[in-house]
Amino acid sequence: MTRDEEARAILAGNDRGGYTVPTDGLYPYQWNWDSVFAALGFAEHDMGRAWDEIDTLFSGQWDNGMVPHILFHKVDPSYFPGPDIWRGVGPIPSSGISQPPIAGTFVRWLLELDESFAARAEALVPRLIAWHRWFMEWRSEGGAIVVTHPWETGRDNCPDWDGPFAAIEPVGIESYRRRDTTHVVEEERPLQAQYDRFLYLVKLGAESGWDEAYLREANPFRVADPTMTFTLLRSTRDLRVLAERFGGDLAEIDGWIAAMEAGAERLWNAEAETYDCYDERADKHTGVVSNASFLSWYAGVGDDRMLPQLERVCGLETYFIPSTDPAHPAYEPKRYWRGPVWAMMNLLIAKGLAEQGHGDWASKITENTRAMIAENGFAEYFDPRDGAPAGGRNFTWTAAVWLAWASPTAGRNAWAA
Ligand code: 9WN
Repeated sequence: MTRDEEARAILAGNDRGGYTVPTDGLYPYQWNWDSVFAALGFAEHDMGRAWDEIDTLFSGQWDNGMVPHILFHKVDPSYFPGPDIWRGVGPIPSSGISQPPIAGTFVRWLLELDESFAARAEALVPRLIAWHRWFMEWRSEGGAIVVTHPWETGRDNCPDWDGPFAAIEPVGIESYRRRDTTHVVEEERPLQAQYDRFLYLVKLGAESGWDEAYLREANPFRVADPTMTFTLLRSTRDLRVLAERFGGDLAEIDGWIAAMEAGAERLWNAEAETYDCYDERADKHTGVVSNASFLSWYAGVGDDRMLPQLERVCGLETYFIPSTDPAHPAYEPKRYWRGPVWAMMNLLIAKGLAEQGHGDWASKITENTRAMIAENGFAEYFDPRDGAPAGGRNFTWTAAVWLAWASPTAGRNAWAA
């Protein structure tokens, strides 16, 4: 089988009918941003199926506009914590937090690929606006977008959380059995101390009935994050284009864009010369250069102030972009978000660089990702030193970004030009 055939087979194998699981066993449900990447992969050969993926995701939207990070369509004991622990309050069983809001951008891209699906895009616009409004209402701190749980950023155990987590005592959590380490070796997964805190924060939210007003005051974890801020800002710019065409309050949307452009400045750590997280409870930057830091071009902010960091970080290991700066003391090249390369982050970063006049860098990242996947297959993430596959295998978003971008035959290689 060629890599292209393999990638299509992975999408088909992970398809559960209207939605795709990230990988069988380890992640048996629908995840928010995984699904949006999946849609881009499907769009290469089945546009209707691509739109179905997004529609199914939005079928789980809560009354307050929030689109959950996991939808538990069918209960599966191979994943923990499940719906009984999360106790989401939406139309279908779900988690109680969101995930990086890339959907607005991808809806626009899907539409650009095939105009005949305009009605599907139109139907999603009010839902996207409601989701973005939820972020702006509950999660904006001076325009920087905060999370109430690390899982919300999709960068579960990155070193940015080490400081905020040290300040949390995970008291009162019931004993539990992790399932992730039955699928993947422990060295590639978060530590137990981090898992205890993950569960502590889930319990806090669930017991409040996911009351955002309460959590704004009571949650000890409130961190402004570049993934959330940059993806929401970018998605809002794309949503504006969709709203111009299909309807929506443009003044409201412009207000969000202006707020987040100011918020992005709050994430600029002048001392470390990087975008990073801002711990709102401790009132300080986290001081970590991560792959999320390089989403600034994708968000259309910062001019080229991240360029020196990009050049430095990409020069440190064979494969880039590592999720944590290899020069940081907390760097661990095999442990999840503390070092490994994530192909779908590379797609977003390369897209931003290409758009902002850095086709050379976009091409470098594209070619590097292409080689990494061509040689090592469709892993969840990869060791930056040698590209060794890590985490789950037969992974949906790695297959999807291969088809849509990294494969030599990909339709959108123009991004790198
Ligand atoms: C918790 C599904 C998800 C991704 C995240 C990734 C990981 C979950 C977990 O898997 O998180 O949401 O249990 O480890 O960190 O980015 O969406 O692929």
